Amino acid sequence: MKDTISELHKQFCADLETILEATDFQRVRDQYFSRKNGQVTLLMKELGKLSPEERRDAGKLINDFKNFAEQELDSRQEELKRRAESLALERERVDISIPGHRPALGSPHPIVRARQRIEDIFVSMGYSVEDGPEIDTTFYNFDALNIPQGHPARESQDTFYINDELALRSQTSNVQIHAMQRRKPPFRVIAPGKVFRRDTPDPTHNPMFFQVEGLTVGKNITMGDLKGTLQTFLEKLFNRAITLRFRPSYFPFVEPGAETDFSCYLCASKNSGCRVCKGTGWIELGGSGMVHPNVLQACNIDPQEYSGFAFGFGIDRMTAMLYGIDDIRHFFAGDLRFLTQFR
Ligand code: FA5
Repeated sequence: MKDTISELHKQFCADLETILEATDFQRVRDQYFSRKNGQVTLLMKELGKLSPEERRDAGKLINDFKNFAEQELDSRQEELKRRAESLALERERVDISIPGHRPALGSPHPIVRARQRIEDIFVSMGYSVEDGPEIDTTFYNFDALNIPQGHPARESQDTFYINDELALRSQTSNVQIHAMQRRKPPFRVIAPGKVFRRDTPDPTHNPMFFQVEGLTVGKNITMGDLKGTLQTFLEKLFNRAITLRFRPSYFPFVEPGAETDFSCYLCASKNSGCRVCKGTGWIELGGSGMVHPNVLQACNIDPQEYSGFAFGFGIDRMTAMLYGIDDIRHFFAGDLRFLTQFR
């Protein structure tokens, strides 16, 4: 028995060396300690055949071997674990000295920037920013704005209809009605947002564009207030002195109505070759006027007691002016070479 154990000892030491990974470890452990056929288990079974004296000596030898083998297996297992961990660490190593990739940073769209500037100026003048639906009923789009059945603006060649009662709004003026229904005078609001028209794209037209609507309602509001408001706004926007002129015009929801022009911010009417005003000295801002009494009435505001002014202009064209861009179609072409210039 002594010789057998000593052979086993040698064999075990050789087997230990074959352990390189977890499966080897299990194989060797089973070889010696499996309950059925493990070498140690078989030796224990042999003990019964020995005399009590031989059994005591052999039992001790087997026990010593067992302890030794278990200890060796444990430390081999520890070593395997350490090696696996350090391999994993090596695999996951991050070389912090390698120069990184700078992620491409986005930036606000030029129209968003211009819109924020416009909002900031009006807010500084006491206006609140009002939101309104881009899809609205024909009541808010037309009826309440005093736009009668049969008016060209209601035609389907101008407006995108969803059905007989719903349309993509063709102007932000629908927010005038929502604001007057929601608020009690006096109040002043602006409503910037998207609008939609069946316009063919060209350097100054898009079928989807942005407008900002302005509305002030109170007692004794006059065209003079309208003029002063727009002039102050434009002077803050272009950071220079501006003059304003009204040209009589017709919008069903204002009376009187006017097209509003402002003096050229580039040449101040002095340069006949100016590329911005084409030598006219004037730039078109948009429509404006005094809120029509019918519109006030449709919103339960007494036109005998209150009056108001409204205006609306295009943000896309204003953005093009602010950044010196000659074609508003660039804004939605999705060309990053264009868009990344506005940081
Ligand atoms: C209106 O839309 C009126 N709602 C403005 C108004 C408000 C008048 C309140 C009176 C009182 P108009 O259709 O002119 O008016 O459009 C106003 C501005 O929107 C234009 O001056 C222009 O700057 C811009 N605009 C119009 N159509 C387009 C288009 N297809 N693409 C880009 N901008 C446009």
